[in-house]
Amino acid sequence: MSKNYKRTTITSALPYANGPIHIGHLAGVYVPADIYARYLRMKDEDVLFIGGSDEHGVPITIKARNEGVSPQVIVDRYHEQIKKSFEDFGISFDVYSRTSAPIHHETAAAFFKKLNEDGKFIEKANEQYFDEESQHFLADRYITGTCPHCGFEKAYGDQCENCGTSLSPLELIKPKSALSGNVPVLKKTNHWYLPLDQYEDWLTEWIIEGHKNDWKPNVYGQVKSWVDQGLKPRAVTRDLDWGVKVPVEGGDGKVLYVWFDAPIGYISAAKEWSENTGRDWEPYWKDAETKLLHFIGKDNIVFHCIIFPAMLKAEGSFILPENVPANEFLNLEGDKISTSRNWAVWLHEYLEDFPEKQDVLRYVLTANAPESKDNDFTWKDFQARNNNELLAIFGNFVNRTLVLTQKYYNGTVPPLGQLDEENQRILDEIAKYPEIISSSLDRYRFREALSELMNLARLGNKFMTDSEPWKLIKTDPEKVKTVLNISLQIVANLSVLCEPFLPYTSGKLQRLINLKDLKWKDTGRIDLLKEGDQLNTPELLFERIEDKAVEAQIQKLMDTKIENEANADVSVNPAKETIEYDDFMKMDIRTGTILEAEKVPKTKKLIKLKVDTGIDQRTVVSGIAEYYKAEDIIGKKISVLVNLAPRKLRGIESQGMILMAEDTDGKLCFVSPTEEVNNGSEVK
Ligand code: B3M
Ligand code: ZN
Repeated sequence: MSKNYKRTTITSALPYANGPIHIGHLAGVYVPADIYARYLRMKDEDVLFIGGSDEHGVPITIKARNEGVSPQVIVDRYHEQIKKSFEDFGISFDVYSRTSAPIHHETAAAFFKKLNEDGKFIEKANEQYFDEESQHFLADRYITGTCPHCGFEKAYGDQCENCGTSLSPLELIKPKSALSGNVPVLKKTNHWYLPLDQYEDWLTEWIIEGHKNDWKPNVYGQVKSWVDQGLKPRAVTRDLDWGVKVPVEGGDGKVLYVWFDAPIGYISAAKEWSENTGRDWEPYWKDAETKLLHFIGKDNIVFHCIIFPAMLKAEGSFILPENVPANEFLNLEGDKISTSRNWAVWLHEYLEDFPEKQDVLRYVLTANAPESKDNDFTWKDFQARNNNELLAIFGNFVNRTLVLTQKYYNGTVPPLGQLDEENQRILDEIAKYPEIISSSLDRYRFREALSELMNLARLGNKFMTDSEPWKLIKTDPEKVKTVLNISLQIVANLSVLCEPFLPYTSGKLQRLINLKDLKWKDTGRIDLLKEGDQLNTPELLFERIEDKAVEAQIQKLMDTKIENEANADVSVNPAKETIEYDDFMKMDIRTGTILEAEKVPKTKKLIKLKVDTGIDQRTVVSGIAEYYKAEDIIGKKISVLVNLAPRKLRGIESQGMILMAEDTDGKLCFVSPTEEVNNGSEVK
């Protein structure tokens, strides 16, 4: 099954250009993709590593509208910022493109046209919500309403962010236009659909049967459950004006759905790379001997494993992904990372607070990568991994080796000399590491690969500690030469093997030991540094991270939390005085049904109700008219305090009280049984 490929095309999800990027992006997608790309380059393999900004989609146009600028202004701003963050963190894209580029519009339009000409779409008209005030059809996030699954009131037309269900606008309860706040009307409109149902058998054969054993269980499982549930035709056009214009007859006023054009962006980026370098892009997308990999987060699985492959298959001339090593999510200090709640570590801010510590973050995010389950980033863990691992093991070993070489031999490499049994064992161990690390990387197990790299540093550190050259120098100076030569060979191997993970450290270390251009095939050897080679003055690779630096970060997050709480519209009244059980038991609360309801004339708030309490039918006057219309509440199940002393309201005797929940804004809602119970059931 493992085939020999001639080249590899690596794509990494195109981030939306509507905000800066954070550690979750880096951990989930870009660091693993970059490690893999660098690793293949170290093996002299032919790699094309693709990135770019996703500049279409409704969140961008909504942001533009809120700021009163054009969408282009928004994407220009964030495209530059995101691109710079990637550069700063050493993400080694061969090309970083963007979907507002003309080459992308041409490529995506041509792709659509071909599918249309080849009869791969279904065209059909259906009814969609339309905002009469702003004269817009309301796609995706332009419409909000109550989620039919969980009752969340701010669900979007494409998804409920509370329960995660993907929705269509027509499913929303109480739909509302995000443009005007008005209730939209239904209007007929024509769209193009990709009939995914026609690809079910092919997907089953290709993924469900074909990639059962080599795709990650989290990816495979998600795909299988989508296919098992049955696929439906999916609209690939929208009534919007920001995006790639639908390039065929009847397409006026319509654009391609953002998830149709964005993955084509990977292909457009390859074309851009071709224009920049003069190299041919086509083999990277069309030759069966190319391995195509998509690095993404778990929320993008369906698009990369079902929809985009179906598009590629329909087009006919492209290769399909060989693997989609998607990651789960990274949380921050126990809470979901969220842009709107500012619950994130933004890359540009990290670099302000920890300048030149890109590799530390790369290290921590890889060591703790959410490869098979969601994981948590904490600042304490960040500090511990820097101080106890990078610094105490890797840094300490390298530093002791370089400093002693400087001290004893003026920085020239001493001879290997006579080897004893233990020396030979260490050399044999060194020889195994490239293969061990490769074997993890080849299976996209980046955490495991990194921990093996650290094991090599550990091996060196222990060898140094056990050999005690600082003591030996007095009794057996010849032996010290051997110890330091071996240690230097480990340092040299580390400098090459760490490159995919810690590129800045690798560069610095190689400058210190005067090595360059070494490749993966050179590692495992014990003659990377030759006797007499001159090294440079040692410098520290890593610094200690002090408590106060991480405490400042934790404080920053605490401030965010406090700010969020202050801004949240949920506030509650403090608890009342404690009462005894008997006090509570004096109240007789029953479930009941409202039989009749009428507004009390000339009052603002009062409704006169006839309630079946199970015990009797009685009159209750309730101050709920601002929230409920009398005719809407007939038949409603409620709870009623039946032994409250009767009192007269506007001349009507009220015999009890309906229980209502009231928030601090004064909004009322019935306290009703959530399941069917008989009237008269006691509430206690
Ligand atoms: N922009 C969604 C995301 O960032 C989307 C990825 C596109 S990949 C072609 O989650
Ligand atoms: Zn929901």
